[in-house]
Amino acid sequence: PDPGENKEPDPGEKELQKCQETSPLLVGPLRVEFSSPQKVAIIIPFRNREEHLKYWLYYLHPILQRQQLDYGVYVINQDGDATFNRAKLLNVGYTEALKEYDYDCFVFSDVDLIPMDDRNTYRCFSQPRHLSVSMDKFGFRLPYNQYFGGVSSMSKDQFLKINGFPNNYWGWGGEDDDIFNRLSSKGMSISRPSGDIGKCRMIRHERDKKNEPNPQRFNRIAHTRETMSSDGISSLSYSLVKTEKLDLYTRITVDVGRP
Ligand code: UDH
Repeated sequence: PDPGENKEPDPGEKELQKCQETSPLLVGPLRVEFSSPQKVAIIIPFRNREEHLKYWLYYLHPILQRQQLDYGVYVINQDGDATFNRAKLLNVGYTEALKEYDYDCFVFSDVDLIPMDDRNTYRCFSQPRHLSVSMDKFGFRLPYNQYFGGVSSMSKDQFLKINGFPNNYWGWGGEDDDIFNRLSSKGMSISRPSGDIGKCRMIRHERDKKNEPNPQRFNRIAHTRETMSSDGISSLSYSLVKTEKLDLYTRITVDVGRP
């Protein structure tokens, strides 16, 4: 028989070694900073995706901490069961986050997108940034050059320059292209990480109820330049239902109205 088999464990073998005088875990000089270069609000448009939010929080908090950001997470929960309005929820997130802290950078993220490389920093750049550049669902490629959906970031200045986001895209699609049109009409370009660092996974899901493709989207994105000065953060109206400051995020429930 194998001499190692069924042998009683030798208690001596399990004995802990004495610690070395100097811990091998030490790394040496530490960078001690009391201010962060950017104050980042992360805004998530939301309704009825609790399962996805759990994954998002589980994966993102450790990454954001390693990125040494001074950040807060705002989940903007659309109240009621009228048609979903992603861009308007993002406008609400911008407004509500600024009531709480002097943020200078805003990251707008869908709840179902998880970065696969922690060098994809959730901060702002000298141009508006598109962060979810190689998503698994698009074969780790940009679906088209002007694509600005999924995860993006903008400084307060960049956001205000385009009058924020449109409020009248109800249902799925088009609002991200409208935002791209706003940026390019104000002479801005899109900054992006490399395809490698920008890899991310989408949590698979079926289409939500009350977020059907919006048939008006093509007509709307053809007229962004004419409508953007009157439709945006300057014309935003909503009613706050509830603000909950939870340990891992602030949950803001809001009535954004209906089409
Ligand atoms: N969102 C919600 N609740 C909803 C609708 C949208 O929280 O009811 C948020 C969420 O953050 C989501 C984002 O809005 O990540 C974008 O919506 P989406 O995930 O529906 O858009 P996407 O383009 O998917 O990712 C479209 C539906 C694909 C169906 C494929 C069926 N095989």
